[in-house]
Amino acid sequence: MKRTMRRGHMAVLAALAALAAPAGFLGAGVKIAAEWVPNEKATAAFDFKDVPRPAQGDAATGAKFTVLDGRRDANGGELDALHDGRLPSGEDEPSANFFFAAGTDGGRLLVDLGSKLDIAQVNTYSWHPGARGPQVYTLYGSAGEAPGFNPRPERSIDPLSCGWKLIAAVDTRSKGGGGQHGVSLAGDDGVLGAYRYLLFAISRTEAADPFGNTFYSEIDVLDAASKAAVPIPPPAPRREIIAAADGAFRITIDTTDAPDLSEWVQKELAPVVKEWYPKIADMLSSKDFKAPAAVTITFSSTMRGVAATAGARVNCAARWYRSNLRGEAKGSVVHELVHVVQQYGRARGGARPPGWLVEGIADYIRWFKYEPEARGAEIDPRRAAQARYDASYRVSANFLDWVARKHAPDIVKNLNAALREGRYREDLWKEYTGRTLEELGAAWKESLAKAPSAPEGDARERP
Ligand SMILES: [Ca+2]
Repeated sequence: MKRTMRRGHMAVLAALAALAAPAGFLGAGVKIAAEWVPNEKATAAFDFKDVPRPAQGDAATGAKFTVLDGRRDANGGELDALHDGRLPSGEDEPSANFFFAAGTDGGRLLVDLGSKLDIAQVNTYSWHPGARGPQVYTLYGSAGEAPGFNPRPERSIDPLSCGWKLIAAVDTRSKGGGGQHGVSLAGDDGVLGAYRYLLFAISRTEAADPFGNTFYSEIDVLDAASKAAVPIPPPAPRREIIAAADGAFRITIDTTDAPDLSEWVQKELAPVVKEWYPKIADMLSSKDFKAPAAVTITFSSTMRGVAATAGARVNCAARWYRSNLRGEAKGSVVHELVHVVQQYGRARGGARPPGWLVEGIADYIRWFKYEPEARGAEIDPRRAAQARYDASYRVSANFLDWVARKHAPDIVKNLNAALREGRYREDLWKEYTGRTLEELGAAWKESLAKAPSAPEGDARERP
């Protein structure tokens, strides 16, 4: 709900921002590169075109960061998150970012570099799926040497009145909304200025709800003399490669984007995939068909929903898996592997496979072959009256199981072959079972009403 509101708001913001200045106001001799990577393309490597990748070992690493005005949000990271040389691995990782408190309008941050440095660049990085992605701040610098210098100007004090110089006013809302934002402020002759202190006067990006404060991931200060700064290495690739059926199948499970799931993948998911991919290929074999020999399963930190399959590529939403590791996680991958093997829609000119049957077959193998003990596709007799054989997923799986038990043990294998070869038609049910699909559906409903009550749960339409 909150998400939808924020997303709707972003459309308005983007429209407004498109009318505004490109990405901010600059002090003399300052140039700016501001970039936005939309969330679906953002990765934990923080790759931009012109903005350098975030650095470690820069002058900000050992600097002292202080909140001068405003309050840190306790749901987020400490100030350290801004100069720890570490990046969030996903789009919505509060603890890997610093942000001001919900319901407040930003605040002021002081960075004390310890001594006056010739600063070449100040670079700022943020990442959030919604309105907290863009950056809105004004940056001031001071060597701390001017008479009347105030090292701690609160919000009510204009820094220009007490020994500070304006470096730039940054606003990346015109670039984009949810995703990664990178800003690089550099001197146009290689030196931004000689400063000991930097003052970030940070504003929220929107006030339509309390969640308008930017998720800042890292602030870098590159000084002209130092060569110590190096880009933060991108996360090491994490891939589990499984050779199944004596090497006939090679399944790669990629958790680079969700390293916290690597151990579960290795210990729990990999053995299931190794055993079940060849089994599914066998259950759904057909003449002249070979199941894809190379399959990739990728866990994505930014994906929404549960999982989706295209060709031989399965994408899994890390967030959903994290909260279902003890429940439905492995079974849902089995369901997706059925889609990899199905490969319908390849035959030219054939009828479009009915969606309920495509999903019903995937859930049939999952709930009646892979984990029958979970009884996840049982239907409560009290709900028999509402059950429809073409309700898809678990309900259709239940129907297929009943047809297989009562009338035609090979029904799923035969339907699968027909679907794959583009020759599925409703008459096939009569050919395989002696009854029409409607007759089977009616008899199945009758049997559901008579079945003993399921001990827990009922058939739900979920993958
Ligand atoms: Ca950081």
